[in-house]
Parts: sequence; C-alpha cells; structure tokens
Amino acid sequence: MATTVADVMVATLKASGVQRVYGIPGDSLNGFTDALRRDGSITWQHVRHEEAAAFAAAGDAALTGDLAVCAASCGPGNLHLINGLFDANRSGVPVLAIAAHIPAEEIGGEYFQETHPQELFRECSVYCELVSVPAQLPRILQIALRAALQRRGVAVVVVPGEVFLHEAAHDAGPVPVRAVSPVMRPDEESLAAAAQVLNAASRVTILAGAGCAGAHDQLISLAGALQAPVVHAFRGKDLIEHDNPYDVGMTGLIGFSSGYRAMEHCDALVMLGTDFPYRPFYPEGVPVIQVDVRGERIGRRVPVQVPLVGTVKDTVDALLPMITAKADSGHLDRMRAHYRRARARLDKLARDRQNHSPLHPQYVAAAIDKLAAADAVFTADVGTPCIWAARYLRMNGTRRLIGSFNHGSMANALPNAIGAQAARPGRQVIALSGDGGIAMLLGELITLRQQRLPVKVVVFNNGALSFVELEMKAAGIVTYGTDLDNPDFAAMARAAGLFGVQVDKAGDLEDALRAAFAHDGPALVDVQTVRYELSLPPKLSYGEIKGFTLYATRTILSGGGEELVELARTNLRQLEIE
Ligand SMILES: Cc1ncc(C[n+]2csc(CCOP(=O)(O)OP(=O)(O)O)c2C)c(N)n1
Ligand SMILES: [Mg+2]
Repeated sequence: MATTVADVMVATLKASGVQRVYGIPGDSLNGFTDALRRDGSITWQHVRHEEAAAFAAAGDAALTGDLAVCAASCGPGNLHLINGLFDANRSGVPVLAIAAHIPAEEIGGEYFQETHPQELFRECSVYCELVSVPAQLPRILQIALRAALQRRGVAVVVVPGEVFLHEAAHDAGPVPVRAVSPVMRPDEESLAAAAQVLNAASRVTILAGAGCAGAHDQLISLAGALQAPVVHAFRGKDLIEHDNPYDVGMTGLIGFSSGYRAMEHCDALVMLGTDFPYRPFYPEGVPVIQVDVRGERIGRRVPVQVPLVGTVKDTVDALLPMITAKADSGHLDRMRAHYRRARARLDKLARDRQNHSPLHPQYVAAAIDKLAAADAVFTADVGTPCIWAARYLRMNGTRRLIGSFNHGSMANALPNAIGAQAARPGRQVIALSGDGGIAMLLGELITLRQQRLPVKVVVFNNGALSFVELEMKAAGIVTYGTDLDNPDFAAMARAAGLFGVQVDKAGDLEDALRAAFAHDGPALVDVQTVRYELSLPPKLSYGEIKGFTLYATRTILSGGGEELVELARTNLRQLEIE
C-alpha cells in the first residue's frame, strides 16, 4: 500500500515522541485512525465523549510537560472537543488537536455536518489551520507541533477526510519536533530598576504561580534574600507549597486569609510566573514587579512598575546578585504567624468533624490526603472539590494537582485523571469529583474500565451544585435550580465494571478509601457530604456581607427557613472560630 498523508502524519508524531492519541473515530477521521492501526506504536486512547479526549490530553500534558494529542471526526465530533481545548489553551499546556473535516470540495455548501473548524477553534488555540491540499502536510503539522510546544497552548490541524487517504507527495522521512528551552532573562536596565524597588522596600511579598515550574530553588533564594512571604495562586500550589519556609498559603476566592493579608500589607509586590486574575485581591498603591516569559501578559491585572520578561528561573538568577539581603523579618514573621493560625483553624475543622453523618467535606479531603500515595496525582472538579483540594491536599514536590484552574469548567476531574493515568500508568491517580461534575461526563467511568486505567474517583456527593449555592448566597439570591436528585453512583460504577462503594457514615470513610486505593483497577467512592457547607472567601466584601443578609431575609420570606437552620447547624463551629 502506498504511503498516505496520514502515514506521514503518524510518522511525524511518533518521531516527535507522541505515544498516545485520545479521541473517538468517525468517517472523516478514519484515514488517520487506520494509519495509527497500521503503524501500531501509538496507542489509541478511546473515550466516550470528545470533550473528555481534550481534557485527557490537557491532563496528560500538564503532568508530563510533553505534547499530548487528541483527535475527532468532523462537525459534531470536533465541536465536542472545544471546551476541553479552551481549558488546555488557558492552562498553557501543549496539545495538538486533529480535527477531521468534511470533503474539501463540499466546503461552503452547507454539507452534512459542515462547520468551519478553523473559525470555531481560533479562540481556543495558538495555531489553527485548514489543510486544503495534501502537499501542505506534513509541513503544517510540524508548524502546529512547534506552535503548541513553544507558545504553550493548543494547535489545531483541520484536515478534510480524503486528504488523510491521499498518497503522500514525497517521503523524505519524518521531521521530529521537540520542545526547546531557551535561556530568557530581562535586560540589565530592567533588572537594575527591579533591584532598586526591592532594595528600597521593607515589606516585600511574592505572589507565585505556575510559571515557577523548574524554579523552586530560585523562588526560595529570592524569598530568603527579601525575607518575603510567598503567596500562591491555585495553579502554583503543587510547585510552591512544599519545602517552603516562606509559604503563607493561597490567595483568591477560595484561598486563605493569610494569603490575602500578605498581599494587603506589603510595600512592594513581586509576581513570579502568575497571571492571577482577581483584581480585588491585589494591593493598591504599591510598586509591582512582574516576571513572565510572555511579555504581553504583564500588567493586565494590576499596574506594573517594572516589567521583567524572562523565565522565573533565569530572571531570578540574574536579579539575585543585585539584591541586598534584608535583615528584618518582621513582615515575614507576622504573615507566617497568620498562616499558622489559619492553617490550624482549617485543620481543626477537618479534625472536629470526623464523626458527622453525612460527612463534612473537610474531613473527607483530609482523609484522602492522609491515605494517598506520596507520589499521587490529584485532579479536582471545579466546584467545592477545588476548595477542599486547595485547603487539605498537602504537596511534597512529587505529588501533583491538576484541574481546570484558569478555564473553570465543571467535570474536568475524571477526564483529566484519564490523561494523567494513561501517561503514568504506575502512579496513583485520584479524582476529587463533584456530584454535578461526575454526572456531566459519567460515561467516562466506562473509559476507565475499557482502557484499564486504575483511577480512583472520590465523589463529594452533596446533592447539589453547592458552589453555585454559595455564589447565590453571596449575591443575596434565593437558592434555585441547584438541587441534584442523584442515583447511587457506587452502584452505577459497579454496573460499569468498577469497584464501587458508598459511604454515608464518617466511621466507614477510611476503610472505603483504603479498599478503593488498594484495588487493582478503577474504583469509585461515593461519599455523602453535607450540602450547606460554608467556605467563606478570605475577604468578604461589603457586597458579599450585604448579599448574605439579603439571601437570609429572602430565604425566610420565600419559606426556606429550614434551609437557614440547616446552614447554621452545619457551620456553627466554623463561624464561631473564624
Ligand atoms: C461546564 C460548566 N457549567 C457550569 C458551571 C458553573 N458552575 C461552577 S461550579 C458548579 C457546581 C458544581 O457542582 P458539583 O460538581 O456538584 O460540585 P459542588 O460545588 O456541589 O461540590 C457550577 C454549575 C461551570 N463552571 N462549568
Ligand atoms: Mg455537588
């Protein structure tokens, strides 16, 4: 058989180190999947919904740092990829999407399943091109791979189905495309300006994010020289929290009060590899120095006095010799004391709630943390599972935490875990799922069994879209449309061939988690958790306090007094000690 365009694509992917492709086949994609089958060295990772393929690729790339690939058939098939691709692109992880397309000669005639993928994918990619003639491949593929790797995002190659099957124009052998890591640091003048600001300040705080990957030593050295508390954004948690005497926790809507205070009380702020989006959490009227490899991202959250374009590692290495080490640790000591108090309160919440039924989610998250492997990979659903993961999962430099932290999509935990587990079959992968989240892509439980992926899923089953209820309360809106009348998820998991167990008594939790974690295959633990758990943001604005009062009044007026009593009962202890 002649070498097809699809064969050359597969050879290029293989030469570039790709080992897996997530997706669902279909008419227009068949030329590509057939080339994969004939080659046999790249695994086809079958999923049940293309959105899961994209989230799996995002999880795979986030864990490995390498390029991950997903593929879907034309029209509805590749439309389903979009939400997961938005997530990958916003998380800055390298993903290639192969979007099969209708026959080229039919484009423009409202043909069966016709869409315009190169327009649809534009917004969720760093590169997106339609292949019109076979001779464009594999060059377009090489450009796409390089774009995904160097610009850290999603590249989409749109290929009409017949192009895959076309005989390759010439076969000069595959060109491998691999990531390269340039040394990138700012110019001397910018560094001197930054040093001047920092040497003049007496209460420096560092806000660090995912851009600190590979720069833990530099972060610690800089914090030491500046005697600076280190606050992190959610995506920095697994990179920054461990082995860090300067750690004062996370800031943001689901963060720690100490993280917020350290930002509030500083007289200079250094942002290291973070694009933390919530402007009310930034300090006002203090000089800000921001380090980012992508210069265009600097200054879009807060006015920045000194922009430093470079990697965190190279920039801090260049900046450190210009810093006069500070002797006064007053600011750092105060913030660390604040952090210790906040941490002790959170730990007490988990400890004191061991015997409640239904269970308190703090206790559940702390138990997962306690029983998980030292090198576990956690994924967390958007919703309150993110809050419990942020507060109770302890990172150690080896554990990882992956989620939809920038795009904020529900239902990410299970498919992210699929990608993580496919990429690292030997590691324990634990998904912290919401009951809303798991139901959204429930079919992916079947993927776990079919693909032999021993992911452990823990469902925080609170019978509600709980995070939305919190948002409604904060805005003074009566709870509405958030009830979830759930099935027995454990029984459903068993029906799908997983180990499944339901827990409604606190005393049974640890045994259930141990059994699930020890099970040689995929497992689901459905934990009945309390619905009205308050997870107050560290900074309650006047609007939020007003909103909460309004909610209470309106709830009583609309006959929901029972809900208020339940809320009070659930949170009494937390409110007392906050
Ligand atoms: C795809 C998507 N739809 C809706 C939302 C809005 N939203 C954010 S959190 C949430 C509730 C999540 O519910 P669940 O998974 O049960 O977690 P819980 O907060 O109850 O723990 C919703 C609806 C979203 N972020 N993403
Ligand atoms: Mg829920």
